[in-house]
Amino acid sequence: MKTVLITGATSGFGKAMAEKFAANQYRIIITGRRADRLNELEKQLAATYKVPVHSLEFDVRDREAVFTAIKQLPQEFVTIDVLVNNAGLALGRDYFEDADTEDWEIMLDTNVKGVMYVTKAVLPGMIARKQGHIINMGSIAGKEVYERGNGYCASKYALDALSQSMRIDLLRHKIKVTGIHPGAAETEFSMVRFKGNAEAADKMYEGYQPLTAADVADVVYYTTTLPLHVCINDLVLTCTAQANSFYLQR
Ligand code: NDP
Ligand code: 8X3
Repeated sequence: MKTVLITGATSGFGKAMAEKFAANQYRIIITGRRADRLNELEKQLAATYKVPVHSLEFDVRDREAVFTAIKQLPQEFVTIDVLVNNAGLALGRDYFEDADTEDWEIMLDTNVKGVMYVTKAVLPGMIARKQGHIINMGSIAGKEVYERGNGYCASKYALDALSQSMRIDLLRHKIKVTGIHPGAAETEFSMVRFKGNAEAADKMYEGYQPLTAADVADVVYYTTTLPLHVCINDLVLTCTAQANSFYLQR
């Protein structure tokens, strides 16, 4: 039985991926900050899919907490085959001059440094076994910038650079690195971005059919099903109504 560690599994893509991997008989490690949701998902996955599930509560921005949590994994869960760096967020949708500098800090710390910390903590086992797959959840916002996307786009461009860089550096350890770049998908993403403003969040998905978390989970899972010698390096997926970051047919 293989083991997957998915960060940000308390909602959206992370939760859907946990379900997808569990349905395919993976041993599951789920992480996030909201302990109640982790506990609930842990119970649900174990009961539905009869797979071992372990949850770790930490903030990916907290370097100490990340390393401590990974170090304290029970023996049954220490051999991680697939790491999905999914935890992330956007905060605000403002012109550069109006954007909140604290929002920038949080996005860059979470979307970039959080991925570095979690990966660094998980890597030693993969290197020792000369096998592993790291999947980084980028965004179409890391491929094409859009108006009022400044800090978020910068964080996802940085993550794209990090994915490319990891792929080169980890090549000699036979570790696969896949960058996944979804377009608009209806999750809690926009509620977080618009800080609880449901009207603004709902508007993002009006007049077209966005991706669902399950759509993204299916594609991520597929990238892990390929033979050892085959790697999807980089993958952009959007709903059919979306051509790129800013061209959306409503
Ligand atoms: P959700 O808001 O539904 O989920 C985000 C997840 O990230 C939650 O589980 C949250 O858990 C976790 N998270 C956020 N900050 C932290 C933190 N500091 N430490 C630990 N966990 C954290 O959004 P999505 O599922 O849509 O987003 C998942 C990823 O996909 C993100 O990286 C996002 O940028 C990216 N993405 C989203 C798109 C979309 O349109 N929805 C499109 C392209 C990419 P908790 O709050 O419990 O900590
Ligand atoms: C989320 C997709 O287009 O809102 O990464 O930036 S978008």
